[in-house]
Amino acid sequence: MEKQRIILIVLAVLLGVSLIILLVVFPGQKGQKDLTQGLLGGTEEKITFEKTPTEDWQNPENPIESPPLKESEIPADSIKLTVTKKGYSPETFEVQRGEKVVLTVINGDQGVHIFKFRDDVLSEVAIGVGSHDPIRAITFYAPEEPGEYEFFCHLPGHGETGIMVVR
Ligand SMILES: [Cu+2]
Repeated sequence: MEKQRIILIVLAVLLGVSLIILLVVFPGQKGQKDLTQGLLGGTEEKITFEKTPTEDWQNPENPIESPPLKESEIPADSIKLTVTKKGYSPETFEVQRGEKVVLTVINGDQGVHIFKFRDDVLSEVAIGVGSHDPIRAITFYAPEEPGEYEFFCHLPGHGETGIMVVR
């Protein structure tokens, strides 16, 4: 009797722990998978996406990458970064705390590259550019906390990094 009770309690605890692990880990994995899928698997879908930019990606409240942009569609007021396997150019840019930032990432070679921040505060701000969709933009609010925010490309064999300075 006593033994069965202990086993039941252990099972219940294990179940609870696995639920917590699923809830905590799964959303993160899903986000990352979506980004990679969009870059590697779902690229075709993005190429045929001929929609002109809408307000959706221009809303800093909910950062989302734009559809592929033509050179003539690059927002005039945006910060422009070119990325190749050698790095981001420029490697550093400055913004004011809390300001609305429009960032354009331009692919400078034939590979696929990613722009994302290391700090969780900016986890939603991510862009992927490939040879078929070399220009994309995103709109977001700069963090309220001044400092240096590192961004990078996490693809295997890529080591591009840079710094966004928040004043
Ligand atoms: Cu890269």
